[in-house]
Amino acid sequence: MKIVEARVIVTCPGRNFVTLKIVCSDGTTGVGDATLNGRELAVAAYLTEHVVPALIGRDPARIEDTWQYLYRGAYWRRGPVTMTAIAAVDTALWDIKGKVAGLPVYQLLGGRSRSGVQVYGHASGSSTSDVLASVAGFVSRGYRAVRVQAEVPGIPDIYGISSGPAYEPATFGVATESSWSTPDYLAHIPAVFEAVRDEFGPTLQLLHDVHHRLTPIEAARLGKSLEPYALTWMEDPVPAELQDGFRLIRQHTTTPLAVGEVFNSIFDCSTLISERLIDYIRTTVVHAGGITHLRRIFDLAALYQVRSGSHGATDLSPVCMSAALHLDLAIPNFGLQEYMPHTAETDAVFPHGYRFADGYLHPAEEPGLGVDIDESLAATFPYRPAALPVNRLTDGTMHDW
Ligand code: EZ4
Ligand code: CO
Repeated sequence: MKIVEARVIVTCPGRNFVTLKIVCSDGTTGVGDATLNGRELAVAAYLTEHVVPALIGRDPARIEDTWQYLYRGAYWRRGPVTMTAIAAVDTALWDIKGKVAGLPVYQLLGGRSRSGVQVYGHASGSSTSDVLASVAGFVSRGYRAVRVQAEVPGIPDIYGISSGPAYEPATFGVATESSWSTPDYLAHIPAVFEAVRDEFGPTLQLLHDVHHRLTPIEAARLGKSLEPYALTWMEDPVPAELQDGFRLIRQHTTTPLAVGEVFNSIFDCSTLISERLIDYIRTTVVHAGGITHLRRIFDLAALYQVRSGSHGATDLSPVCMSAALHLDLAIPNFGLQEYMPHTAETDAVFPHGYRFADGYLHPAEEPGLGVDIDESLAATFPYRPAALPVNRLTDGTMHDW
């Protein structure tokens, strides 16, 4: 069997997604997510111009060899664009291998290690009572783990807060501007978690995303002040490339740490893992080189009792979510999976068999990944330029967001 065609499909059913569909000589197809939020066409061009021509005629069964060919062969290793493109190919080849074997992909990865994949939802709100109502909504829908974000008095527009059930990271057109004040934030957040713990008791798992905005010593202070509320994790406390920063945070707090949604390879997190500077590694299929490379990261993490906590915002398509669920189900060191349900339009473009029940996601049982793209429906939603926000301190200084 040979690869005879690979199509790069860009569609915007409410937000942009890039998908690679590989077609084999016997008609078997496989899909991979290639969405890099706000930089979609860079990956589409990388695939179309540099990867697809090299795939034609290759044996789709050779997943590892194809991964090594694309990684080593590029010479310019790693980076989000390259690794997202490699991820799309890798994911599609696992989908094909599952279909050829007649097995769901998790069976090829060693089989089920658990009955389902525990997910967390995203509560947020402007006032503390809005936040409590938002958390209550997730609890009533069966979630056992909730990420809690809150508006901070004095900061007009913080990224990631929504009045509805979900927020959308990107906006159409040029980047919007969010704002930030670390002193106001640090003064406010512990009281929010105190209120949430008081209302929901000790067993609901609570998470918080700092979104790379603090320095190590500020993050250490936040972690310490949140200790009474026993968070499952504090996410992205400092800019993710600041691996040394985690050492300082670690010396000061027992609040568990999670990082990795912007990482692309095992080399971004090998120190964090092997020195036990983090508790959860949040790398994901689409941005960290596909199932093949993510498995490698999670296996390293398992040696050090670091658990997975893959990124799963709405800019990761149902194709990525399907792939993530197969891996989550199989690995020994699964922790939690982030989950933001997609819109009805997105679900229609990407028909999939995974389902949510009682706080868990369950992958489809059909051969492969159990997800596809409806290409004629996708074509009715043309690409629209969109951007992620930028962030400024209240005096106008550019800041991490
Ligand atoms: O900002 O997916 O934990 N989730 C997050 C997300 C990311 C977006 C970036 O595209 O931090 O909201
Ligand atoms: Co995050």
